[in-house]
Amino acid sequence: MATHREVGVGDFVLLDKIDLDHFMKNLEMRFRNGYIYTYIGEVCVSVNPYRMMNIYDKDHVHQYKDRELFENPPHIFAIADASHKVMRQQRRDTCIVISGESGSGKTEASKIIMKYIAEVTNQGGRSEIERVKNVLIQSNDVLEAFGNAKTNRNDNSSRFGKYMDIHFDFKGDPIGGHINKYLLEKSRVIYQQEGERNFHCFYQLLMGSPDELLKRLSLTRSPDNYFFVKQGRSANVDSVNDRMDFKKVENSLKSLQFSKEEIDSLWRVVGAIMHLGNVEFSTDEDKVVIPDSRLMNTIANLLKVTREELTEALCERVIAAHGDVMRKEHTKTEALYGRDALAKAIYDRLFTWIVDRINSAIAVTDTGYNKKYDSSLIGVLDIYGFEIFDNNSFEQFCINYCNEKLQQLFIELVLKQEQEEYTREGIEWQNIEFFNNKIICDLVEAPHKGIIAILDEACLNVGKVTDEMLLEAMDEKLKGHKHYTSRQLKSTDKDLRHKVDFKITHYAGNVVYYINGFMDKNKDSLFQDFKRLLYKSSDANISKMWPEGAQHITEVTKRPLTAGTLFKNSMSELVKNLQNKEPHYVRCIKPNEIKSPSNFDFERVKHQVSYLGLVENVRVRRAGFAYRQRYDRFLKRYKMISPSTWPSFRNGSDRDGTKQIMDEYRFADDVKYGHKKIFIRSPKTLFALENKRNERMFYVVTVIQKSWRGYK
Ligand code: AOV
Ligand code: MG
Repeated sequence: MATHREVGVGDFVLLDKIDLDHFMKNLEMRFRNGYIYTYIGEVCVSVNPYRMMNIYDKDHVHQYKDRELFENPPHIFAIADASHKVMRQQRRDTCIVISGESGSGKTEASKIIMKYIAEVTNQGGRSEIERVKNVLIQSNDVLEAFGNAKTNRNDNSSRFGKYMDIHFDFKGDPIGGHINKYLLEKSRVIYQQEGERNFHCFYQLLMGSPDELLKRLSLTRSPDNYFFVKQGRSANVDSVNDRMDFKKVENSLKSLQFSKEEIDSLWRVVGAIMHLGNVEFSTDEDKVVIPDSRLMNTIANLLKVTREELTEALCERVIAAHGDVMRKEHTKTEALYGRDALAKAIYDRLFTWIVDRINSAIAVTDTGYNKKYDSSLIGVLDIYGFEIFDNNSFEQFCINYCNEKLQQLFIELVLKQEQEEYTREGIEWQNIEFFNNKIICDLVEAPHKGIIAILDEACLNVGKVTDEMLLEAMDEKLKGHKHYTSRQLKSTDKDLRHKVDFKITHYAGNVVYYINGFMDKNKDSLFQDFKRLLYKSSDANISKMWPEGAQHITEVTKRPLTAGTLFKNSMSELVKNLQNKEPHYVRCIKPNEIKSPSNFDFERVKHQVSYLGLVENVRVRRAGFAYRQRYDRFLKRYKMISPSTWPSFRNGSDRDGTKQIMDEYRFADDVKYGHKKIFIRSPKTLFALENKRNERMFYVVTVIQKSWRGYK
């Protein structure tokens, strides 16, 4: 048996002294002794164990089911259970927000939560519920295959943000769900840094597909033969089994009701992208040509378009000016740019289509038991974590901005509003200082003067503004901002001294972003020719992915929103959505950079604890109150437990009535009385009140039943 010292405290609120030092000692002691979860009140801090833990089996599920947080050792199951309980008992929508940097264990945490929910629901064994549960769980395999990849920080890194709503019926059983995805890092389709891979699905197809399928796709097994999947020079990953994963994905696709034809289309698109990466251009009398016509045949067959039209779309574009339609040949640079843009776009559309298909398989139907209008939901958020690479671009900029937004939400809900409420209610309170990262969110998103706005403005001037000019504009407008630094290359050669990057001091650290490619990625444009080409594909599934290809060349289209603005808008919607739900938090921490189960890199962990604001969280929590309620509501719920308030309290205000109950039960020391609300410090007091209420209800029901029997 572990002694008290080895276990440390299961809730940081119970530390003798609350400072970073004591926090770290407790966290390290618990990690070294195999305790990866610790609470801060209802927030669960989780340290990635980098090893299999025997704490997720059925016995553990049983141990945590329908229990209160403080009844068991800290566990993520307890957070899932609390969220499910609030949703079921109060019919309130809840959400579980999982945050932490890349590789800290968010995706694993979200899967553990889903499995727990699947285990504890559908005790009645209804077959439709069972189907929904399977679909919810199996959707993970497919989404990870197409949306995750090996990066230098995590072998299974999420390259898209995922928010999943699970709808429950009045019994608390899952009846369906919906997935929202956020910006997929599609540049990975055409380029991988050293040590990284393209999305898993490419390698799964090459390593795991049957010979017959590979032959049909004209592929060979070796990733080295395909430019788009070999650049990182690390196709084999120890912790990943592509062959087995291919089978898993195939099974999951079937469970998710993808038809044979749809699965066929899907792998053909993946195959076509690999071939597309090998397309080379040369010039013949100043005209761009593709020497390898066999390769063009292969790609055209896979996408079910004609070879001629595919070749044309890659080598030239059709433009409409003043009602005239003309062809304009590409330069070699334009052709290469077009090829890459096409590969990225096809993959992105494929991913969107997969998510849509999964959503239709898990959609809540409005028939029978599955009535949306009386369901409540739990939302689970698993995003891409904060990341710093050697070379950071527009994608890291978006990912890190997304993490800023979530940190801001945490600050708003856990640190700021909590303290503001105490002040508003006149509760005596020592204000706790914390770093508010709103200033960094504003730096990115503020209208007119934020980075996204400056970027958009630059993108409006088609062809005139270069990335360097954009950087000049940013430097000009953001000069003097505390979290923005303009960087000058330190070359002695005057010509080489132009600027190429800028630095943002994020809440979680400094990141240098290379400006090269920012404008293209923000504009995210694709030659119309490709859209029309793919719309015309005789493969109905592919054609469906390109509805705007139906437009005639002369039709004027509105300028689409830029990638940056779309992302900003989606983040703002996400935050609004989360704010409307009762939140539960899992704060993930990465113990080291070497994926080791035994290494606790003290400084790295300390850095994370600091920027996540965890010590401040403990301070607010310790001084704070677990429960608060308006006096009228409190009295309505508990008046039955005291003869002086039952059936109604006549000797004063609701506040007096509330005080009467608390004094009677000797809870006065655990309570503060605000202007409109009662604040109760310990959850135990609340449970004692609830128990009393249950006893009383039981008594009342028994008396009524007896009197009914007597009546009959
Ligand atoms: P992330 O989601 O936070 O990173 P993951 O959930 O993918 O991180 O975790 C990274 C790796 O750590 C996993 O592949 C596992 O090997 C290991 N791991 C994490 N949690 C556990 C656990 N509870 N038990 C055992 N192993 C675990 V990113 O998606 O990169 O931000 O964009
Ligand atoms: Mg992840």
